[in-house]
Amino acid sequence: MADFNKMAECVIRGHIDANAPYPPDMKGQSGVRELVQEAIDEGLAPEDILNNGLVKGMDEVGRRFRENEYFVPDVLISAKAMKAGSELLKPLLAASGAKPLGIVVVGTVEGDMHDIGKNLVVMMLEGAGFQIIDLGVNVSPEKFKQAILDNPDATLVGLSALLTTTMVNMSKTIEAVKGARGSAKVIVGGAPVTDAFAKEIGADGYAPDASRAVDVAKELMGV
Ligand code: B1M
Repeated sequence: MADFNKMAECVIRGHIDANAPYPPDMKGQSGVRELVQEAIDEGLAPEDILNNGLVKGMDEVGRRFRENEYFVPDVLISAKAMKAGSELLKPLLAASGAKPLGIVVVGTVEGDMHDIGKNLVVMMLEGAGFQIIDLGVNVSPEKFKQAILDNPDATLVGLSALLTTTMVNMSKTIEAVKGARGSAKVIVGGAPVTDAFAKEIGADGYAPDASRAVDVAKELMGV
């Protein structure tokens, strides 16, 4: 029987699989990989495994980091465990969609290395049937612009930022994207981003989380 609490705990403690030596007291026990696979084999919905297990664990990691109970290496270890689990879910989320609803260029803006939330948005959009061009992290406005010029069928751009110091780069990126193709629509998101900020910088849409990013993307594409 799938155990979401155990899955979240493995993310929190960074326990990837039974062979992983870290953390020493969990060596030999099922880790994120086995627990996610078990849940998949039981036929649970990939969205439920993601939200009730993996994201729940990562939320707690965020709280501990904020309250100085966790430090950067702890968070990196957890992020690695989260990735091991989300990689198993990725093809399932993608397979649940039919033909592509549209092509979306996605990336984390310049100066920002955070990609966990962006990757979730990518997974959810893929799961909903969008085709994704993922430019990764620390993406300059010029690189977004080039991606729009290189991919004439890409009609939507998704920008993620996790730092108050990098969210300002969203504005420059929107300018570059709209300069390349005025009809391109831009969605923004990330922990410090708000609806008001999105409006202020001329974004077409804002989503507070990955599942709402899908709704906003569909709305903007008229599908
Ligand atoms: Co960083 N970090 N970090 N960090 N980190 C935060 C963001 C921070 C809030 C922690 C804190 O101090 N409390 C803080 C920012 C403070 C601020 O700007 N106000 C911070 C800091 C300061 C830093 C460094 C500067 C630390 C340092 O070096 N001293 C540094 C910066 C590096 C850089 O980017 N240049 C840094 C580094 C790192 C790690 C590398 C260690 C690691 C990133 C690993 C990785 O991403 N591969 C990391 C992490 C993991 C975090 C926290 C703990 C967790 C972020 C996360 O993954 N959350 C974070 C604290 C926190 O958020 N509580 C923190 C889970 C994820 C699922 O949520 O990304 O918000 P989130 O995504 C959500 C929504 O926001 C939304 O959907 C997602 C899922 O529903 N969303 C979108 C995101 N993008 C979207 C796009 C959309 C729509 C919705 O449309 C396109």
